[in-house]
Order: sequence, then structure tokens, then C-alpha cells
Amino acid sequence: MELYHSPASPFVRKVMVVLHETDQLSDVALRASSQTPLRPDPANQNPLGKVPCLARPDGPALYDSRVICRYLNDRAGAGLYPQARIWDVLTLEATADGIMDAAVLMVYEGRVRSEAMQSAEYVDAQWAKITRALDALENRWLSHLSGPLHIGQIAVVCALGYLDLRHAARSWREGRPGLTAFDARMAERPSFAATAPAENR
Ligand SMILES: N[C@@H](CCC(=O)N[C@@H](CS)C(=O)NCC(=O)O)C(=O)O
Repeated sequence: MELYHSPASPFVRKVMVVLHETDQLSDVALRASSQTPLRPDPANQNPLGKVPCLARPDGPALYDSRVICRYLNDRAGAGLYPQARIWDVLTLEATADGIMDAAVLMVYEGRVRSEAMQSAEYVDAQWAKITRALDALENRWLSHLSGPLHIGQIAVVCALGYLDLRHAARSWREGRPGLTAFDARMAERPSFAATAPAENR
């Protein structure tokens, strides 16, 4: 299989963590793919022009990160989607993905749109979404972030890592001791250390 990959993408990182955790790294070749909404990678098999995208020899390419992660989990018979609390876990993943979406849009606003078209109000509104989601994680979801590894935890770590990479000055840790401790604890897992985000997206 071939994974359309970008080293800074938090969505790609979710897939990379799942590959590490389920011992499937050697089944996937990484294919560098760089794009913005204005400049899609013409080789990318995701018609929406986004990474991650997983090309398979025995079926159509899979996208997006939620589909790919679940596919890889099933393929390995791993337990990243515990049935007993599946709706909590999937909502956690959706919350983390929403943080990533907003954080990426903030970056695009500064990088992709001309200066005259950029809106500070829009950027602030995206950050407000992130702030509310982080507060929800801290105040409502912390107990769900403990216990055996699941896809919700993986997604939250990837979202927080992206905030550190692109929005460090906004100090997401301030006033969120529980989330800070969770992030520090998870950073000790080899799969997260090996997939720390790098420049270039
Ligand atoms: N919902 C998608 C989001 C993927 C996404 O937004 N990827 C970004 C990179 S971090 C991208 O490819 N952006 C290009 C674009 O928006 O055209 C997923 O979970 O895979």
C-alpha cells in the first residue's frame, strides 16, 4: 500500500501512529504529497486533494484519516475502537479532528490567501472553536482519555502536537493541567515520539 504523506499534517500523523501501534509500518510505502486548497497534488488519488490518502492494490484508495485508521485497525485486528464505549471514543476523535481542521484553516488563512483577503476576525473565530474544544476535553472528557489506547486518545495527541507546531504562541496548556499531563504521558509512547510533526505542509 502507498500512503500519501506530509510530515506536518496532524491527520497523516494519526495514520502513522496507528501503523506503529498495530505493527503495519512495513506494509505501507510513504509517498510525499504536498498541497494546499489552491494547489492540489495532481497525483493524489483522493479527489478532494487532501492527505492522508491510502492507495491499495486490491481496491479503491481510502481517505480520510478516520476511514484509513479504522481500516488499518480492522486489518490488524487491533483494539483501538472499543465497542463498549464506541460513541464516546468516536466523539473524542471528532473533537480532535475539529481542532485540527480549525488549526489548519488558520494556517491557510495566512499562507494561501492574499494579504488583502485575510481576516483576523475569521482567524479568531477558528481559535475560539479550538478553545471551546480544548475546554471540553479538559472539563468533560479527561476520564475518557485514560485507560487502554484508543483512536480518540491518538487523535487528541495529534491535535495538541499540531497546536504546538503551528500555534505555540497561543499557549494551549494554560489553565488546562489535566490535558497537559495527558499529553506529557502520551509523549512517552514510542509511536508518538517517532511521529512528532515536522515542517513542510
Ligand atoms: N478530514 C480530513 C482532513 C485532511 C486535511 O485537511 N488534510 C490537509 C493537510 S493537514 C490537506 O490535505 N489540505 C489540502 C486541502 O485542504 O486542499 C482527514 O481526516 O483526513
